[in-house]
Amino acid sequence: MILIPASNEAPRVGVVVQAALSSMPGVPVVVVVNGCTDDTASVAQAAGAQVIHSAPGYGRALLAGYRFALAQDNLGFLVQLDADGQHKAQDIPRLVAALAQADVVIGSRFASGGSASHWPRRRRWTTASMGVATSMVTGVHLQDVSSGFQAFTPNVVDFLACDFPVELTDANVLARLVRAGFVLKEVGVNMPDREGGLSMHGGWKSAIYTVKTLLALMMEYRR
Ligand SMILES: Nc1nc2c(ncn2[C@@H]2O[C@H](COP(=O)(O)OP(=O)(O)OP(=O)(O)O)[C@@H](O)[C@H]2O)c(=O)[nH]1
Ligand SMILES: [Mg+2]
Repeated sequence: MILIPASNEAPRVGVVVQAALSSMPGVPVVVVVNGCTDDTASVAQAAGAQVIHSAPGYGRALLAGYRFALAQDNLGFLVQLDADGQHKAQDIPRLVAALAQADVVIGSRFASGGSASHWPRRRRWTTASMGVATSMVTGVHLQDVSSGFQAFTPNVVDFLACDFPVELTDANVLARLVRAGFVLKEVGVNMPDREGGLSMHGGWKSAIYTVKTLLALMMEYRR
């Protein structure tokens, strides 16, 4: 299953859904919405996605998607990507193929072959530093720990559906997965900036989120 959380992405989500459907013919694409004030849901549905509704927030949207995925017959894998055009559907098959060697595959701007265009320098350094902190805490070399482009085996989806911190969804989740014994791997992807609309990480919210994530990351190894 391909999972796309979307909040006010009507101008972008249709193309993303169509590209996801063509990247993996026969694999269902599910868009999770909540509280949109535009036509995201109807655009996604018209493009061929199944649309489900969740409680508010990005983390709760993902959690609803994981639970929905587990209720599907024969779930082979789950890939999640943004609805804003940042994650390229043509990379989905490479992430899925890499699940042969790992339980979690991260579409990574820092791994070999990866890149990011128009990535603000401040966010680049924040993400790189968070990668260093995550590697130190987990003992596993990880770089792009804030990428929302990820692929999971069904066992990981099962784990996340039961144990997912909906308020902080980045490096701390990866640390939790490492601690649970899952194998994580990064695959280089190109990730441009979002194609329009508003980021959930704008302005000061981003700095506060980073500090909270750092604390949550350290707490993962104290639990
Ligand atoms: N359903 C749902 N989706 C959300 C919510 N917040 C964000 N999203 C979606 O989740 C994805 C990730 O959010 P973004 O704002 O792109 O976060 P980001 O990629 O870290 O930030 P940018 O690099 O600025 O795009 C996008 O597809 C959003 O539309 C929410 O509250 N509910
Ligand atoms: Mg985005």
